[in-house]
Amino acid sequence: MTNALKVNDADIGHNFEALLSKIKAGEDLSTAEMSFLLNLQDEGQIEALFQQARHVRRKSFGTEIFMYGFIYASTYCRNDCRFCLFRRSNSQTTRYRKSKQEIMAAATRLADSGVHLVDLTMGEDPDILNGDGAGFDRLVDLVASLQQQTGLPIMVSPGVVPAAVLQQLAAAGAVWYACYQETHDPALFKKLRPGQDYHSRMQTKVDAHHCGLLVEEGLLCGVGETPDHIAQSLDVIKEVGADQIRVMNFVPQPGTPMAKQAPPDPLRETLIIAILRLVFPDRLIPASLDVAGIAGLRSRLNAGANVVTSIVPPGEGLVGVAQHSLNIEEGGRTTAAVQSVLQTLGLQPATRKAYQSWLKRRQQVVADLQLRTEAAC
Ligand code: SAM
Ligand code: MD0
Ligand code: SF4
Repeated sequence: MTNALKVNDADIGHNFEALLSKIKAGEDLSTAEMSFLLNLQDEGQIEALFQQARHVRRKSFGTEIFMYGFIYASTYCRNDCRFCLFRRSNSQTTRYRKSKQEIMAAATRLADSGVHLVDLTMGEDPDILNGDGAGFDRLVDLVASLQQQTGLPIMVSPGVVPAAVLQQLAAAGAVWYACYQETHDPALFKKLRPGQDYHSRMQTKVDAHHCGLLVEEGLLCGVGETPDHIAQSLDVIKEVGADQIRVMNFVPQPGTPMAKQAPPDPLRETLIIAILRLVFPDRLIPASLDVAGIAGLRSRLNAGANVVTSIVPPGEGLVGVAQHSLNIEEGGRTTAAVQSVLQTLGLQPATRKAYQSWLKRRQQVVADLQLRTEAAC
């Protein structure tokens, strides 16, 4: 078995260019090919993969990068995801719920600093998802105010909410709905997100498209996934037609059942970013500051990412998810810090107009693909 794999690996390695062309042509990869890519060790081949990914990004987006401001509005959550700091049963985390005034102030600072979008994220806060509707009304009102005050597109990441609420969020001015499955293997999903329903979570993304929202899908890396799981995710993501696709390496969190689990090799996330770029040349692919902070930005951009996410203003008492404090209060997760990295890579922030036109074009694609159906909402 080991020998057979070795022969196979050597074959794949010798035909590396052919493998890259195969991915770009949208062909499905065999288990051996996916596994080979995810375990790449040859420096020359790693660089060739990243170079291709940058080439593809340049063809779709030139040298322009989008920047997303991030507001973690509430750290309360009704769920108990095994990997997450904010899981319900974790007593070792700081809980807060920011007021509308505080959120508006932080969003205004983000907008002034030049971000292209404000991402309003939170745990599945029982105060909002309480079923009587009042919490959802407050969320919808908040999105409308954020949109009006900043003039920016708003992304909402509130977790699993009913289709009718997605419709109200879209009407209030939300452009994006982010909801990450983490894995598209239902058994692994069940382990990672105990008590949550795989299909309901997938369905919210279909509903969001029906309502005219753009959809972000996401993978968590280093949580027991196999190469086949990654290949399976690529298939599902194609089917869903996700407009933005992220991968984040797992970061162990204190007080959680996975606190002692070793984090994956940093290379793994960047290899998957590059694969995503080749498979989805025209989609948005984030480089998150929430995994390795500003020091991890360069490698993610070099792998073909074209959006910098998790820009958090200092001095507002806000936290990230995977890295709740890294670089935040010292101003390392600001547009200024991001721009200085972009400069060294021959990249620059896009204009707001360029971001808006990308959104318009993509909304048209979603409409043409009939992912959006007025009747469903
Ligand atoms: N509560 C909402 C939800 O789960 O959809 C919105 C929060 S969203 C920002 C949380 C995402 O952060 C997760 O879907 C996961 O991909 C990522 N995340 C959470 N904990 C993480 C960790 N320990 N390491 C890496 N990524 C993590
Ligand atoms: C990020 N930590 O952008 C955030 C988060 C939520 N839409 C995004 C996972 O990296
Ligand atoms: Fe809650 Fe989201 Fe964390 Fe899961 S990932 S515990 S739903 S905040």
